[in-house]
Amino acid sequence: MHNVFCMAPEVREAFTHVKEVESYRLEGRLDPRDIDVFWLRFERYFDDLYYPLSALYGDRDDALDKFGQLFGRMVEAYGQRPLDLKLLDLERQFTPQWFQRSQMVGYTCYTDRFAGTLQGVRDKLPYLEELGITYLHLMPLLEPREGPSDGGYAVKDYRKVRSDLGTLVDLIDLADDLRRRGISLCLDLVLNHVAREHEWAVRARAGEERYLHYFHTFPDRSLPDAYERTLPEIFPEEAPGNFTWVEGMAGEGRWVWTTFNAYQWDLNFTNPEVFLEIVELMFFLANLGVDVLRLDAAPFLWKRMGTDCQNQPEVFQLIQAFRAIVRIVAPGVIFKAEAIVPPDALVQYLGVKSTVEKQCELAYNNQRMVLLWSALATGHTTLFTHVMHRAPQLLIGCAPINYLRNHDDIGWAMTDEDLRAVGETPHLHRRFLNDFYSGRFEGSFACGDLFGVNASTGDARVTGSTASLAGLELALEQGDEAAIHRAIARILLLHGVTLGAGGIPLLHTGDELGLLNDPSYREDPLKANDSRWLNRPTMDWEKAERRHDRHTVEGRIFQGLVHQIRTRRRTSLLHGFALLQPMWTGNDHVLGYGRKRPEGTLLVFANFSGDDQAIEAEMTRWGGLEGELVNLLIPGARVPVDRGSLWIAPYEVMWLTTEEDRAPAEACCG
Ligand code: OTU
Repeated sequence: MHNVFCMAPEVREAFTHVKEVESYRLEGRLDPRDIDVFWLRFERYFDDLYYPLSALYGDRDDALDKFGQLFGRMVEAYGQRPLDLKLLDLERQFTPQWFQRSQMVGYTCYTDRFAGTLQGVRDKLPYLEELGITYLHLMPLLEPREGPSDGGYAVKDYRKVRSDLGTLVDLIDLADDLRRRGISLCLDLVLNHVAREHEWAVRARAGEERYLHYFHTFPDRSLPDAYERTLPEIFPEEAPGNFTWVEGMAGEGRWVWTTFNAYQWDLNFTNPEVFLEIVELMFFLANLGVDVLRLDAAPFLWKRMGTDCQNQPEVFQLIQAFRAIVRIVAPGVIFKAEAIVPPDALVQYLGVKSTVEKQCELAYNNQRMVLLWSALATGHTTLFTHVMHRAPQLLIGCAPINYLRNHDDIGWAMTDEDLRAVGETPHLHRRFLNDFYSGRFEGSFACGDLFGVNASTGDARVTGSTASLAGLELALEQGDEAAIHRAIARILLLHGVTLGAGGIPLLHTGDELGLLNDPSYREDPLKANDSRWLNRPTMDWEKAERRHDRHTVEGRIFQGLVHQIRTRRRTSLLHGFALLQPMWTGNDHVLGYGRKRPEGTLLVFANFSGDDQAIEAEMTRWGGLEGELVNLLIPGARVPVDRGSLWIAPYEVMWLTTEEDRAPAEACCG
């Protein structure tokens, strides 16, 4: 436990100053017990916010003044926090691993495409409960700009719900309902940029000095050109370049930094006013009852000449300060980093060494997702195993989000170094994956499309639904029963590996029913140039009706998935906190890893080929497993060990342990 007495002298001085000067703000406004809790947390996390903030803004003349403003806002937000959320804060502080439990299973959807409105989502909660969902990420739902809005990632008003979806009251009601059911709510905080129709941007454009400093703007091309030399293109097709000329802005016009689309203006975090604005939005969302804030496009928050302007050290200072501030005011709320970056950069978002627990609790495990698709296309797992060996084995206080698909594209982000280490030629492997999943490769089972084709570099990414990429679309088209069977097996294999890992597994709308690509976006001029819409399906409730019928494709996938989820929920061996040991299984088609927890050991083996495969039965003795094995996924059946070999069926995934090690979920605390 940190306390004021072990702080560095300058921090202690600043803290004492704040406490003396600011105490009056609390008196009479809050219950004395609340004041005690506030000061306890403030003391506990003070240096986490003080150090990064002084590094970022300490040199400014108005630093102290801004710090005072920040403090005032924290007190206000804390005072406004509803009682039930304050109680939840306390509960979660005593169970800091609440989001690491094996019961955590996520689902992501667009409110309108899933159920029309927020009220509609409430009506569908029994469906999500049937699936076993305990974490719901609703895609952007705050008021976007009109016209194209990058799927809602161009927000015009952060304090309003998109009017066709409902109202703020509906959102609060939904959050309450979710909380009663034990489902956490995740919402996006789009903090790298705002829509050019957002009030700040409008006022900047009109030349208001204060708001001009909210953005990165330039009178001519000299600086933009200098930055461009090292900047990559995020959307090379629809939004080439990183700057947009805004005619008539603040006089003649200016170049505005727009990393993504021209209508998404990057915020300038060198300005503490911007920092404060975002803090306020965090409080606002937290007090509505949001549990998880998804920090959209986190890597891009800080720009530096001569770099790719991603993952700059200041990004981590910003997150650390945000983290500490929200921990003081609303510690029940956690952060999810949306950082699709190489693994070495990613771990920083989760916190490493001295910053453990000071960054985000959650981050997308893009690497694992990409490796799964790579293994499925090639039928080989060497690359996967190699990368797993290099990844950090145990991260304290945080969890990866493991997923197969989301609303974005799949970019083949394995590093050149890793590809070379396993004998692949990096650009050829990536080209193969693009060809395979866009269906261009001879003999491919996949139906998908390309996204973000960069004509000058030849780079491209892939888009498509899990089912279509795994071969279901083609198999159905051909009416080939055996191919349908294989496609379903592939889908359940991928889910089985995702659910058979720590962290939070996250399903994407329709994956539970095997929904196929949705090409209808091509008819909609607002979406036609963004192929990511191929995998943003409208929920097919008719297909959902068939989910209990095992004779249907939907029923086979849904029931198979529910079975995996229930199995996961019943064992604490899939709690996030475990020692992970990747294994070289001796059979390149079979992925293997062990998870060791105090109460027992779990082994996962997954066959990525369409044939039976064997590995040496000895492999199953890792971690001291003794005696007869059980496969949690096929209760009661004998594990097929034959003459020293363990046999794994085509595309099968096994979760092995022993009767003794099998641990009910209650065996794990927190
Ligand atoms: C995110 O993705 C969202 O998920 C996208 O849907 C948005 O378009 C985008 O931000 C802008 O708001 O480049 O291809 O490392 O990869 O922020 C997706 C993070 C993206 C980026 C990520 C971005």
